Amino acid sequence: MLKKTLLMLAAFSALAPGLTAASPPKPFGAVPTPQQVDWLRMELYAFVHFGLNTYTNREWGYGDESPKLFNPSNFDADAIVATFKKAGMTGMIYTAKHHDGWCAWPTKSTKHNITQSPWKKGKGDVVKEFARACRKYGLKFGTYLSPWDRNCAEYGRPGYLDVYYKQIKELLRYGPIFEIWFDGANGGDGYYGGARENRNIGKADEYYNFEKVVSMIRKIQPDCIIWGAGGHGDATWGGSEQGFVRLPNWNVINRDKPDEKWISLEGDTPINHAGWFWHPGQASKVKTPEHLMQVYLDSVGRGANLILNVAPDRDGRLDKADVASLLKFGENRKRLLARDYAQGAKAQASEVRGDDTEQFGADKLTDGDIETYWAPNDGTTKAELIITTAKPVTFDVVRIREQIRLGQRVKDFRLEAKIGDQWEVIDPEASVLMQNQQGKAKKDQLTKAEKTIGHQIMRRLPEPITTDQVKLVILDARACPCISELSLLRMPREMPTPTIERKGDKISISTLEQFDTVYTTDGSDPGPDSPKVEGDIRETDNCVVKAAYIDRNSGEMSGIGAADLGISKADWESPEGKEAFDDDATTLWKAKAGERLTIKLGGVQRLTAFSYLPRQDGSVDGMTDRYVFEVSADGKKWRKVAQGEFSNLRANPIEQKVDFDKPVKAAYIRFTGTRALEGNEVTAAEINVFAAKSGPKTSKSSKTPGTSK
Ligand code: FUL
Repeated sequence: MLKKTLLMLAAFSALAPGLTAASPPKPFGAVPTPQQVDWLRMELYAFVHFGLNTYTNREWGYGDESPKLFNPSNFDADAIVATFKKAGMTGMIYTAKHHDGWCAWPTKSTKHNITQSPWKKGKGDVVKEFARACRKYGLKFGTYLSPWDRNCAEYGRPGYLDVYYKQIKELLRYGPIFEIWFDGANGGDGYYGGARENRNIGKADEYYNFEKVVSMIRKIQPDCIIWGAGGHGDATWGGSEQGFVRLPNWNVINRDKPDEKWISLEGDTPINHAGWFWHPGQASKVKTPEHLMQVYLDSVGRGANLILNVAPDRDGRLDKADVASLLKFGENRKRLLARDYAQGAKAQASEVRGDDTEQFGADKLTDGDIETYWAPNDGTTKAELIITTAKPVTFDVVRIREQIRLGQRVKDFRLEAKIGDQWEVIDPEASVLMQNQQGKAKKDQLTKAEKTIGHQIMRRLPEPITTDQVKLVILDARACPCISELSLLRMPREMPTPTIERKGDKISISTLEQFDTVYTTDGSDPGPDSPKVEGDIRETDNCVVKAAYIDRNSGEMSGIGAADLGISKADWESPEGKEAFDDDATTLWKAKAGERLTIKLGGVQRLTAFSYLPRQDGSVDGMTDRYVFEVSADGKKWRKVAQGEFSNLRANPIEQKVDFDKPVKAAYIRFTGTRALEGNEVTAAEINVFAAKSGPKTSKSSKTPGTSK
């Protein structure tokens, strides 16, 4: 018997090294929890901002809004969630309470809640309806609960914490919550039970005691991903409300201490340039499907998740224009991910861990299994991996994934393809990859930046490539790299959307050789019968321009580009400087806080709204968050028609449109920025005014739409 066993062992060892099982690499640095890994695989889910702000045309409520405002006539959680599902989203997060403090569920913590709203005679519960719809459609449900509460009298004092903790506990009773969001906007002025004052909370982390909050949540729902919470949570902000996340993306809380704690990034952005909440007329501001795809690549494609906000309107329905763009983007994404042209390809590596190809061979890169991985021996930080497909394939996106359960390791790599008999570097310039949050970075910073992979990196190539061999060169890693996938994907053909610009009394719509470009100026959707663009358009009246491309061969129509331009500023005059009305967002009007900008309009208009475009260059200096807007018939007697706050400019510096209570006649306007977010001066990139359609026209040069220059 013993002899037989010995013989068997001898035979077994003769098969070495191929059959000797090598031991897996030890985890390196911070590693994600299993919950964080599952969460990262959700990739794309919805944010839903819906509450009192939906009815007040504001982004941040002051806290004194009446709950009576909330009365959607046609709210349908099923319809909303079904749309998210169709778009390929895996979950949704609802703003159960925003900064204005109104709670969208029948909470016991404050009277300022949905039981005071006429909707469903005070018996409604938006949180419950969304949670139920998510269960029905197989989406995960999460919730946003603003720590800042501009309604609560106790905010800023210890008394508020009881209220807040109670709210958290109540929300965690609505079934499994996949993610809870603790916003970083905290403290400032507000209603605070009637005090109407400024309240500063000092260090948010200490005031809310997030450490305690996190342990409380973990006890009730251990699988819930906690966003924010002063770094005690599992996920954090990608760094911009434009949705893209920073690179390099080391998934750690403190980049100087890479071993300390794994934290994942989430890119967040609204689908509409109008803001997080629904705003009247926002259909002309929806982001195009191509824009959304770029945001996806710059968030999910950088190893983060993307939470894309789609806001219901006052009826409780999603905006048609938002849905059209969302579904088109969803379809494009589905097509992008549908086929991995590398799957099943042969693969070879410069080194395999312990020669154990069974466990750690290069073919793990192309086996379509995200858990298996190639690894070299400990201590190896440079390697080459070549995949060879059975036939040449065409691709323009390369996706690489590390086995992050063992930690994030790669810090520099390069991609090459065999073109003819040469290996050529195919990944775009480092500068594309290493953008900072504004999409700009200084050249010298770019070259020094590390190239990370992490959960995944998707690199879009400038042009599609056809080849049967691709090489991944790992140039540096913090420990032996563990790569689970190398995928070759093909971006579906995205039809571009026309862009619209105005300069003076000329409106230019982009055109392309192979397409007809059709447009309207009355806000209706263009179709094949609409006029074709033949040069610039002169339309000085208040207009909403919409345009689309039509493929001359197939008849396929692109998405609709739109711009709500307000009245032409060509005839405006001001002694204070033209920078605020030169149709050029890069030039800034600057003044001391409280100094006025007076503008003569060049005729009498019936105005319905004005807008303020804050500076767009990434700086917060001089952004104006308090304003007064006045009108006059003669430039002497003034009437104040609007006054208030521009909210959330720091994180999301978008055009702020303010509707007047009723139309006002004016030949002059006066804008005063009364407070700057930072710095001593207030600035404006552009001021626009919007006129009632039936109002008198002053245009001298208005011609038939479509007239060429
Ligand atoms: C920000 C908030 O202040 C915005 O209103 C919005 O809720 C966004 C998701 O987070 O910080």
